[in-house]
Amino acid sequence: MLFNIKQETLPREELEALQLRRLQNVCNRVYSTVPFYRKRFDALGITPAAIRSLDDLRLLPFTEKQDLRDNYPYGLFAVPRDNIVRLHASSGTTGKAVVVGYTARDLENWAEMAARSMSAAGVTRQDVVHVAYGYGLFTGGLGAHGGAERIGATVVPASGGATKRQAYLMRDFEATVLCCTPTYALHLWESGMTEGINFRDLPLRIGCFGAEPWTEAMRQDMEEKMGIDAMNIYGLSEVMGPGVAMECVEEKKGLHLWEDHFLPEIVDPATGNPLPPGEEGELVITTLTKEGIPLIRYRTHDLTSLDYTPCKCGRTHVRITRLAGRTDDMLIIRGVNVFPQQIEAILMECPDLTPNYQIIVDRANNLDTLEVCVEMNDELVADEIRKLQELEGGLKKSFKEFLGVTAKVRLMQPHSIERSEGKAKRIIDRRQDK
Ligand code: DLL
Repeated sequence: MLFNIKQETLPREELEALQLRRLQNVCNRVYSTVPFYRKRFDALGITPAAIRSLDDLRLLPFTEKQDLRDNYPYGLFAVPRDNIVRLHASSGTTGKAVVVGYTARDLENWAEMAARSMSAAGVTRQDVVHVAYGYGLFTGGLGAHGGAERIGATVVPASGGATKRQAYLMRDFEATVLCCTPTYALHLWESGMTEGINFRDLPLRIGCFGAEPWTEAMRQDMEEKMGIDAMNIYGLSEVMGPGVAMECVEEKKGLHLWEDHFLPEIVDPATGNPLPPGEEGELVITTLTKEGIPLIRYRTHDLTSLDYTPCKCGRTHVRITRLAGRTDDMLIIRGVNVFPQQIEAILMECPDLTPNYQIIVDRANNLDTLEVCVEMNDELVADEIRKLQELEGGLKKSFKEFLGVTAKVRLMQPHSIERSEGKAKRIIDRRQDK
């Protein structure tokens, strides 16, 4: 269902005219209110007046996460602190936190974007939405919450944690929608099964899963296990939070990015040069309406491509393809580039394995080593050793064939890899310690 029919179906010409007006406006705002941007524009010898068409976007400077860190906490805010009504922060795995501030209008817009997103997944006011993203400085919980409330659904603000209890809550409150990371959804499903609660027997019908990369194969596995439409939602705290882009249930093929609020580009991660639609590269986003902390050409480091072909659902907004990982997630193993999602795709081809896996990278005698640990399902554990050896051999062969790297494979007992309540920790890279 479309939440905002007019905006979501704007003809491309009108959409682009609106984007240009808003782009000019945001350039004026940051140039006059954020010294950081004024310096960047001046260094390039441009003023906001240089922006006469959407193509002129490429004249503008990039913004990096490091710029937010360098200006911690409030240096990139474009309004007085009095006008900021909420703060969120993302810690990331390294370095200082990144702080983002929202004005009242930013929160309004965010709730609308999240509502559009969840509506695209099929959520309506009749639904009971169980939000198991963490509430707090992380944007997941409150972001999904705001969207579901805006739709008028019944929201259960469960947050992460107390995993056993959650399956009971879902059963008793008759949850029809589950919002959390895909790995936490699997953890909840598993814990439900041990408590005798099978998601397939609940009225549950939709999952809004995001905040971390996952594969198409994992979607199929989850849909089968849980009896739901497992939908992919994307976002990042710097730009807003969940709801920057979302799949529509009609097509499940790419995520509509709300172009009246965000202007996307794909660039070559190495050179920063813009790439044409259809080519994979790094997603760069310029916020068009944000007041608290507008961002010009923000480098997300997420890898995807843009698809402008018309969508069956009637939405005119561009689709980004399923996120293929982050530029900084790429492992270089003896010179070969490997993304964790490629490993996941190979593991998920095998019905005897579960989606719980971990990748351990190390160095022995100055050579990189790669070990893939993956949990078997219960049936396989009971099988004879010969079958396990065959499976291990088969996986090794696939890694060599498809990724070009030699990997050690370790089949693990069910439930032996630590579960996460939020984003999964897939990679352990011990090379840094050496
Ligand atoms: O993860 C916001 C969010 C919450 C999105 C809930 C969706 C659902 P951050 O913690 O700032 O914000 O992390 C943002 O997570 O740059 C991507 O690398 C990754 N990410 C988010 N959604 C997806 C997705 C939230 N659907 C970073 N697929 C982003 C792949 C995703 N990666």
